[in-house]
Amino acid sequence: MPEAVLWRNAHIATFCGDKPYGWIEHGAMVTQGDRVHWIGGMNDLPVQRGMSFAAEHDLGGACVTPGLIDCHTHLVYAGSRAREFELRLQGASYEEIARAGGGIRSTVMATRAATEAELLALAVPRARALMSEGVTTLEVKSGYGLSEAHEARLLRVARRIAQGLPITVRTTFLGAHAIPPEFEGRADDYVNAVCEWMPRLKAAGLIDAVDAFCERIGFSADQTRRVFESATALDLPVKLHAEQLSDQQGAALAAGFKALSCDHLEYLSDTGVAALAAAGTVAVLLPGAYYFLRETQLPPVAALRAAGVPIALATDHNPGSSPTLSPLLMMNMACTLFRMTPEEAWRGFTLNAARALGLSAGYGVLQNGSRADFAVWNADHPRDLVYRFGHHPLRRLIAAGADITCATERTA
Ligand code: DI6
Ligand code: FE
Repeated sequence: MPEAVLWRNAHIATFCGDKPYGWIEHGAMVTQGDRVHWIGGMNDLPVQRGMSFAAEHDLGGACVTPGLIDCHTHLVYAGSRAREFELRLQGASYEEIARAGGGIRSTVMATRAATEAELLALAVPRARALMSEGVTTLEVKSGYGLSEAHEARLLRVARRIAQGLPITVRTTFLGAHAIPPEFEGRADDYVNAVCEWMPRLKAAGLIDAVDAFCERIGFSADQTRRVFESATALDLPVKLHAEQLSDQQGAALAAGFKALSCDHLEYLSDTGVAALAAAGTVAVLLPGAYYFLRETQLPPVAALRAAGVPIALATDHNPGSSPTLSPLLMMNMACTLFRMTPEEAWRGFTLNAARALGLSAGYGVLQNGSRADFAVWNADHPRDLVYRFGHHPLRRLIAAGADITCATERTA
């Protein structure tokens, strides 16, 4: 039995129960190993019932939340797209740049040219930057390799992030992200190849879920369906980059496969909303890409809310459409740009994000038996952290019951 550790004198957002934020004023927690053993009010501490602790931490009245879960990132890649940013500022669109061979493809070239060690050395500081804003779980998509060997390498790097840092990493195979140059004009052949690689990548333990980019500049609904059929045959859950730049009815297609999530969704229709609601699929909104691409079509937040679709948020960190590493800024943008509430933004980066990754019930909440993943903040209440932006309010970060604050130092 691991020893019990007491964390006392905190105000805790548990995201459990009916209260806003699942708030516990003047609370305390007992952790045991990687689990929360007990959580409640200071007055109900089990010490009163004779429990003793190997260590005791006074949190000084700080606000505590579950560790953040960034459920959509493209964290492993090489190269920069700053030049493309300049071109877009001069009037070129994201789609035009992609069609001219830039965009995702230019990152594929840079990523293929890097070694595995170089890719890891680039990815780790990015993960640390996310941790410095409270992230204890993150998802990493492949999709900048686009050959079996290069995709495998990228997914291996994603797995190695979690070997070097004390966080949870989930990997998503996004082979159907773009058509690589060697398959130019042969999109269907490329989809066949992606479907052939999938069982081997799965057997190597590299995939937790499968994603695709269903878009005019990506893959058609039919091609996406073939990717999903292969994933389903392997018992792998699916997710989709859907309705980001146009309505391809990707969300309805994904819902038919009981997708864990559909992501972006600016161009989601009412039928798409109804399909997500019926399937229990999470809507992952990505304010960073909306902002950075100067999109003006808002995702249908009110309709999603009315239909009871769980809404998650993520950074979508990638070099082309969302080069941010700030989940807190994403929460602020979700409120200012998408008119979400601060509490919705928090649920979006905690329990709904866990659901978007198909994680077990113990992630994204704080309750008896949940993961002991939590952040201690220089703030009185979680809403303060959404209201401010450009701050660095993290005081301590705990993952699997261990203090990992020192691993959050930004090294780049
Ligand atoms: N949509 C996105 O926003 C990212 N991928 C995708 O399918 C962008 C990827 C990139 O531009 O490199
Ligand atoms: Fe993305």
